Amino acid sequence: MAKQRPDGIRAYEDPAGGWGALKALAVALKDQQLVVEGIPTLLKQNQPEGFDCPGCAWPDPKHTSAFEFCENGAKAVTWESTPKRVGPDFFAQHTVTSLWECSDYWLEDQGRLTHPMRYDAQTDKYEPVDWQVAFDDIAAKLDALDDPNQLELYTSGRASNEAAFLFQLFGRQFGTNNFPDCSNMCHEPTSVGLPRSIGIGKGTVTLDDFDKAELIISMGHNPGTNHPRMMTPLRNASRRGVKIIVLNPLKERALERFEAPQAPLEMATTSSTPIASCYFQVKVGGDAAALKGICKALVAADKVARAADLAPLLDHTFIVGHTAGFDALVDDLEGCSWSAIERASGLPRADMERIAADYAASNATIVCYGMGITQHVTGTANVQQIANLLLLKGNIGKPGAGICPLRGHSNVQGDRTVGITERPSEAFLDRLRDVFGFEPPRAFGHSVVDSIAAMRDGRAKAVICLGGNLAMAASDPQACFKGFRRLDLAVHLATKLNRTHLLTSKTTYLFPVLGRTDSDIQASGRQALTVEDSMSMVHASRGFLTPPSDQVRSEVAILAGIAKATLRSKSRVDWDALAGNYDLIRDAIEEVFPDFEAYNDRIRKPGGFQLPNSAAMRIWNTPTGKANFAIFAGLEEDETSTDRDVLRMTSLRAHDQYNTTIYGLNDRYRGVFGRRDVLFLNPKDLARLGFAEGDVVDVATALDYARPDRVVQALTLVSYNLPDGCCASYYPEIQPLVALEFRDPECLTPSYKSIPVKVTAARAPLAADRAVGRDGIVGREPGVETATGPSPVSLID
Ligand SMILES: Nc1nc2c(c(=O)[nH]1)N[C@H]1C(S)=C(S)[C@@H](COP(=O)(O)OP(=O)(O)OC[C@H]3O[C@@H](n4cnc5c(=O)[nH]c(N)nc54)[C@H](O)[C@@H]3O)O[C@H]1N2
Ligand SMILES: Nc1nc2c(c(=O)[nH]1)N[C@H]1C(S)=C(S)[C@@H](COP(=O)(O)OP(=O)(O)OC[C@H]3O[C@@H](n4cnc5c(=O)[nH]c(N)nc54)[C@H](O)[C@@H]3O)O[C@H]1N2
Ligand SMILES: [Mo]
Repeated sequence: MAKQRPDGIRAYEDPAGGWGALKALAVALKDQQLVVEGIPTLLKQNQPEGFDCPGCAWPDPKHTSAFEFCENGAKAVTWESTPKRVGPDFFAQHTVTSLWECSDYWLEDQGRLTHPMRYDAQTDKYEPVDWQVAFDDIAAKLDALDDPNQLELYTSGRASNEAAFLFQLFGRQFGTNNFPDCSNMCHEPTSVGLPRSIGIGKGTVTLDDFDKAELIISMGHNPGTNHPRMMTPLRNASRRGVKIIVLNPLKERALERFEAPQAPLEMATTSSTPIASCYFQVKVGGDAAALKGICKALVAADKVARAADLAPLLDHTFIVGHTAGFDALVDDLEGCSWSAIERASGLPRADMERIAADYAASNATIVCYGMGITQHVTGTANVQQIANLLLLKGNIGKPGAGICPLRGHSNVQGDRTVGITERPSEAFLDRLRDVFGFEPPRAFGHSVVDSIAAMRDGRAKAVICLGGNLAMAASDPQACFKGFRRLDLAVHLATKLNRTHLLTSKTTYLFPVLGRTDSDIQASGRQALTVEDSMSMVHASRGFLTPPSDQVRSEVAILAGIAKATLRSKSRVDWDALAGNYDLIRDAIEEVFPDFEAYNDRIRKPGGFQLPNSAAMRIWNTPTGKANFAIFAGLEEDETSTDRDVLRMTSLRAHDQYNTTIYGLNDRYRGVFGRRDVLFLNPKDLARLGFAEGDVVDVATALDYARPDRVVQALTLVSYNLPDGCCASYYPEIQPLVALEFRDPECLTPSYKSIPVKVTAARAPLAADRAVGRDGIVGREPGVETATGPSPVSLID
């Protein structure tokens, strides 16, 4: 008889996509009460005259004539355009203390925020406040700070170029470079590592390159869930006979087989397309080693070929003409033992030689990567090792080839481009000074981790959050929760209620903003916003839905209101004029950043325009004037790597979530239904550690500086195909395990994807009605006993 599996756990055998995706769309529409109205909304997504999908930063095909179906985008859009409302009535009924007991899923599911609110400690409730009264009070509180650097200005990557530009202009005129940004937790290793390697912190490919590539290597990203529209070029490439090599500790379903919901024949016949030609289950955190192994094999094979007077495997003309550091790289690769590489990567030498052979045979290779590469102690090094591999065969700045970081939030790249950075360049600050006539601060500011530390330690006194859910998205909720509660002032601009808003400070404002789908009318008429996708295409986005209430304002209008009240005569910027006509903001952006030449004209053309990309033109803006090979010395050996009781945990996004937004409790392709409180472990490790599937365990960090409260309790073990010594669980539930200090020292990105942990039997068995965290984090203070949450939502299957 087959062994009973834990509740809600069953294998998923079908291809990704297909009817399951369409069914999920129907459920998303129904859940958000959008059965009829939702369809026209979806049809305007990523169309020349429509709005930019807030789902991800994957670019739109040039000829967006047909509706590009995407389950992820559909969920993001229906979630935003829901008719459910969270207004003064809602807040009158609920104290903040009672809301804290509700799950994160429930909080967001209540609907769109409709009125500006201020927290009242007497009643423990959010109460309505007049916009101008709020702005004046915020101005007074900011005025009272001893030092502008006591203010932290957080940006989540949905903010438009226009909002982000105003935000940084306000912050710098106020006197700080404290711009923590979701990018600090996401692609910062790309922003820091790639400029050193190739002189620009962005990808170098366009969608056209996917039609010309001969080989695609996919590392550490899960497009079936996170960038479903990317499945179209991957499927097309596979059908053309292009090899797709995947390196990922988990066998992600969409990277194995995909059924295109937009291909009528595939849907009618339920046939599907294989995606990966070879799938290598690299160890969690083993990518730098694997890349070193591939490069080592490649360099060795090139030597053999040349000695035998055969065609070289490397592009030596490119290496001589365009790169620096090749000889040192070869020395390092030759000096590195295969046994060390095999141990650290978890792959046998033969696998890496096979990848090297396929790579050598391809004239045009694209490497795509995501969070599985960046969120590591070695994130920056990982990205640079990818650049090394590409440079060895001149695969940057050549048709069909290049580096392709999969950005997350739909405008996270654009926010950076227009100045959201805690480490601004001198040249950019000089331009700001010249254009706006003030002296911007020159000292670098805080990234996310530094800002949380400053809040926790009382050095930061005020925070303005332009979107996001910082306290849940960042590592170390122990520090985040304390930090937010110590502040004098917290201001949140948000579409929906989340846990960060419940961490009230001395004064807390919660402001409702227009989303991407909403129509934005200002003094000069209907406005368009602009965003930049993963491939540096900038285009306009116009919402068209009636806003949730007449009290909801655009992010631009709110930021302009705060800036005007706070800076008064200290600023010569006409904030009202900018907020009244976003063309004027774009003119200002163009003045500061010449790459945006003719900004307003070019975004009026369907599809927008592409920002220049120096590396794609083989111009290397590095100190050497060349592309640089980077040496990675450490193969991730630390005191925890040799302890067999220590597992390396990676944190996953389920299929039914958008970052901290939990849409539902299923992770369809991984076979998890109606719950999130699981820890995936392979059957061998389960047995070795004395556990069986279904056992309930506590997980603790295995790091020296770990404290007793760095524990996540009551996860159910699920047997899963993973490399030895690795385990996986869901983000954000595992956040208490990640100390602020556990990060890449180069770019400061938290190491969310390689957490050393120990697993022990759960301290106390939990009663069935206390199924902790089944529906996400339930009013939980890390390390403190969990309160009972609402019962899990019913299965959606
Ligand atoms: N539906 C949906 N879409 C999203 C998001 C969402 O939450 N939901 N989030 C958006 C955002 S902000 C981002 S940044 C992107 C994130 O998109 P992705 O970059 O795809 O991020 P993740 O899902 O966190 O994990 C990526 C993959 O890394 C693998 N992985 C884990 N550890 C390792 C490792 O050590 N090495 C390797 N090679 N692989 C590893 C995991 O198995 C997983 O397949 O998606 C964006 N789009
Ligand atoms: N363990 C672990 N931690 C991680 C990650 C991981 O893989 N593992 N991933 C990291 C990554 S890649 C990222 S990007 C961060 C995400 O960090 P954040 O960007 O801070 O988090 P989100 O969950 O995307 O934010 C959701 C909230 O944004 C608000 N919102 C939505 N749309 C809008 C809008 O248009 N305007 C405004 N003003 N507000 C809006 C809503 O109120 C919603 O509750 O998390 C990081 N944390
Ligand atoms: Mo992200």
